[in-house]
Amino acid sequence: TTQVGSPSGAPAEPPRRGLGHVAPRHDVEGFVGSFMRELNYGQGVSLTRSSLNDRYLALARTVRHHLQSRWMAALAQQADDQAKTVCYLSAEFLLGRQLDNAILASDLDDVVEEGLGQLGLSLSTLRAQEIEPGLGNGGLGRLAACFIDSLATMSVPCVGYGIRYEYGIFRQSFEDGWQREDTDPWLALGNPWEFPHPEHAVTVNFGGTTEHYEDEDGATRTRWLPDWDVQGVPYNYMVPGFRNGRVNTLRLWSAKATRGFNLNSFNAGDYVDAVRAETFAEKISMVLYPEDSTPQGKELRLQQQYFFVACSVHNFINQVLPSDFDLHKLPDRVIFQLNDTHPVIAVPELMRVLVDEKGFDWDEAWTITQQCFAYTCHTLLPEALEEWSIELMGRLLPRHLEIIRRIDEEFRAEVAAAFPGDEAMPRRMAIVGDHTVRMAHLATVAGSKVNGVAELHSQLLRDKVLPDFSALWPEKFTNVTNGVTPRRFLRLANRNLSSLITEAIGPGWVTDLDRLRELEPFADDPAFRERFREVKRLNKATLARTLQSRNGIEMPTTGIVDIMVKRLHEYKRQTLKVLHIVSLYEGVVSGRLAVEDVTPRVFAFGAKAAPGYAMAKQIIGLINAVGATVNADPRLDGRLTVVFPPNYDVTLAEKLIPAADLSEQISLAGKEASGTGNMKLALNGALTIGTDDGANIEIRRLVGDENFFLFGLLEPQVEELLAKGYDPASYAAADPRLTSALDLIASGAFTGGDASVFSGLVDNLLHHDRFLALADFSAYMEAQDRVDAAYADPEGWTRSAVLNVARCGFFSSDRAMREYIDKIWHAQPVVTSL
Ligand code: B1N
Repeated sequence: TTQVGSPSGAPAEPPRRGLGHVAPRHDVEGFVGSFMRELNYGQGVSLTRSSLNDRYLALARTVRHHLQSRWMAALAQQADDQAKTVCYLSAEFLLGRQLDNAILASDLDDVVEEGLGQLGLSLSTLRAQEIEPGLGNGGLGRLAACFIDSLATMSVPCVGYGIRYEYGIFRQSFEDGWQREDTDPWLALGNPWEFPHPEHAVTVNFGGTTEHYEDEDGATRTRWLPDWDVQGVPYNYMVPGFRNGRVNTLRLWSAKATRGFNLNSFNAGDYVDAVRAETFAEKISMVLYPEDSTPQGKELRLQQQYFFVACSVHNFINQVLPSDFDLHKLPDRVIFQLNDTHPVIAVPELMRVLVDEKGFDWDEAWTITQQCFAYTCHTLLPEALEEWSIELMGRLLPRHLEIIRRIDEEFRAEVAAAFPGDEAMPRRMAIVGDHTVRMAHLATVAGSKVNGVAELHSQLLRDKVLPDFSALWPEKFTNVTNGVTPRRFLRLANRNLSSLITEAIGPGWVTDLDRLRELEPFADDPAFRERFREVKRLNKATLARTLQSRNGIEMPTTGIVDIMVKRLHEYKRQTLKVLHIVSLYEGVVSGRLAVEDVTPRVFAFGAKAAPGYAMAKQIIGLINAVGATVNADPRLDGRLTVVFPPNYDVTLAEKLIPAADLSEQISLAGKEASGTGNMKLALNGALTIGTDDGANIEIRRLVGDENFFLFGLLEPQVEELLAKGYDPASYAAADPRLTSALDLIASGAFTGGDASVFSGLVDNLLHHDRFLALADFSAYMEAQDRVDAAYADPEGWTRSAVLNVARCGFFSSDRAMREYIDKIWHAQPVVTSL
C-alpha cells in the first residue's frame, strides 16, 4: 500500500497566529444568522423558496460548526500529547440519525428550538428529513456506534475505521406479508455530516504474485507484485462527546478506481468498456452485506475487509503518526481493536507493512503486532466463525497468505512444545487447515486479549469455542459485558423519562449512569410512580402517532406494550413469540379462554431477515399472517393486536423502546452472545421476560428475580437434552395448547385456508427445531401468565419498572469502555484545553 495522495495532501503552511479556527456564537442571534447564511449561500436559496431538504441541510451545517472547532482543537491536542489512540476496526457502524445527537452534544437544544421558532420553522419537521446511515446489520454495528460515543464522552482518543457503503442495510417492506428488499440510497439527498478527503486517498493492492530478493545487507526479503489496485478515499465524521468539548473521528473509506474511465474506449463509443475499471473498483464499497451471524464466503466480502483495514493501517501509520515516528514504539501509540473477525486480515497486513515496507525483522515485527491487536468475539454459532478458502486468499492476497502460513507454522511449533506428545492439539488449533484460513484462530493467536461480550458468552467462548487456546493462554481471555449509550437511548430517545429522572436526582446520570441507583427510593413513592406511568402513556401515544403516519398502522395505547425487536433469526426464537400469540387466539376462538380474561396486549415486532435466509423470511410471513387474522377477528374484542412496522432501524428503535412495558429476550440459552436491545429496554423501564442467556443473566442479577420473568432451559440443560436426543414432536404432544397452536397454523387458518404456505415451517418445528422452541413453550406460557398477573397490579408493576431503570446503570457503554481501557487497551483520557 502506498500513498498516492497528490502533493496537495501535505498540510499547508501553518497559520502564523491564533488557533487556526474560529468558534461560532452560542446564542440565538448567532444561530439565526449562521442558519440563514447556510441557507442563502450554502444551499443558494432564500428562506421562502427553500425546500424541506434545503432547510434540513442548512440546519445540520449550522449545528455542525459548533462541533468542528472543537474537533480541530482535539486533534491538535492529541498530536501534541502523543496519546495512545484506540483504533476501532469495524465493518459496521450503525450510527442512527446525527442531528439530535449533535445538538445535544453541543448543548444547543434551546438555541436551535428558539432560533428556528423565530424563523417560523419547527425542529421536529426538519429532523424528520434526515435519513439515518444504516451502515450495519444489528447489534454488532450499533455496539460500535455506542462505543465511539462513549470514548468521545470520556475524552479518550479514538478513530473508528470502517467502510462508507454507498448503500446501507436494505430497506424492508412487506408485500402480502412477505419481506421485500430494496436498496438504501441514503446519500441521495446529500450528507451534511461527512468530510471527504480525496487528497489523502490510499492505494490498496490485490492479486498477483510475490517474489524474493536480496536487500543491500544480503538479507532475503519479499515483495508483493500485485496485479490490480483501487483507491480508498477517506470520509471523516465527527464523533462528539457529551458537552465536554471533545470530538473524535470516524473515518469511513470509499473505493474509487485508480485511473479514471478509458478515454479511448469512450471516444470509440464503447461506453460500457470505458467505465469498466471504475465499476469494478467502486463495487467494493457499494453495499453492506445484509447478513447477521451467518457470513457467507463471498469474495467481495473479503475484498471489502482487506480494503478497509489496509486503508486504516496505512492511514494510522503514515498519516496520523508523525513522519519520524519510531515504529518500535507502535504499541505505545495504538491499539487496533478487532470487532469480530471481519477486520482480522489487518494482522497480516501490519506484518507486511512492518516487514516488507519498513524493513523490520520478522520476530521484531511479530512482537510489535501482537501488542497492537485485541479481538472481540460476538458469537457462539459455529457457522458464524469466518473461514476463507486458501485458494481465494492466495488469489486475492498472495503475500498475506504467505504471512499467515508462517504465523501458523510458528504457532503450531509453539503448541507442540507446550503440549509434547499431543498431536491432535496443534492440528485442532491450526490457523490454516482443511483448505481454509480460520480467522478466529488467527485473531486469537495475534491478539493481546480476546474477549466475549457477556459473562456467559465469555465463559462459553473459553470452554466450548476456543478451549485449547484458553488452556494454552488462560490470561489472554477476558470478558467485557456490552453496554449502550445513555445519551442516545435514554436522554434523546426518552425525553419524558429523562426529565423525570433529572428532576428526581439531577442531570449527572447522563455521563455517570450508576447514579440511576439514586432512583431506588422513588420506586416506593406513589406520586413518582404515577408520573412514571404518565411518561409511558405519553411514549405510547407518540409511538402510535409515529406508526400511524409512517405506515398507517393502528396501534391501541392501552394494555401491555410487548416488544420484540432484533434481527430475525431462528436462535432468537420469534416463533416462540408467535406460538404464544397463536395460542391465546386459539384459546379464545375455541372457547378455552374467556375473552374478558385475556389481558389486553399490543405485540410489536421489528425484524429484518437476511435476504438469503429462507426460514427467517418464512417466519416474517407467519408473523404478518397471524397479525392480519388476529387484528381483524371481532371475537378478540380488540384485546390482542399485532403490529409489525417494516424496516426496523435505529430511528424506529428510538420510538419503540421508550413505549415498551415488556421486553422479549427469549433466545435459546447459550446462543445470544449478549444482546443490547435487552439493556435499552430495561433502561427505559420495560420488564424483561427472558431466558438465562447472554446479558439477560446480568440484567436479572442486577434488577432482582422479582423484577424479571425468567423461563426456559438453562444452557447445560440444553446441552444435555441435545446429547440425549431431542424429539420436538413429543413436546408438542405433551402440551395440548402447543398441539392446537401448531395445528391451527398447519390448517391454513392464517392463510385463507391454504395449508401449504407454512407446512414447511411447522414440519421443521416438529421434526428438527434446532433451537428448541417447542421444548421451552410450556415454560414460556407459564411465564407469560406471571406477566399478566403482575400487570394486573399497576403499582407493583410500576415499582418493578422503576427498579429496572434504577438498577441498570451498569449497562452504560461508558462502563464497558472503562473496562476495555483498564483490561485491554491501557489508553488514557486526553483533556482538551479550549
Ligand atoms: O453482536 C452483538 C451481541 O449483542 C449479539 O448478541 C450478537 O448476536 C451480535 C456477522 C454478526 N454477533 N455476530 C454478529 C454481525 C454481522 C455479520 O456479518 C456476524 N452480530 C452479533 C454485539 O456484541
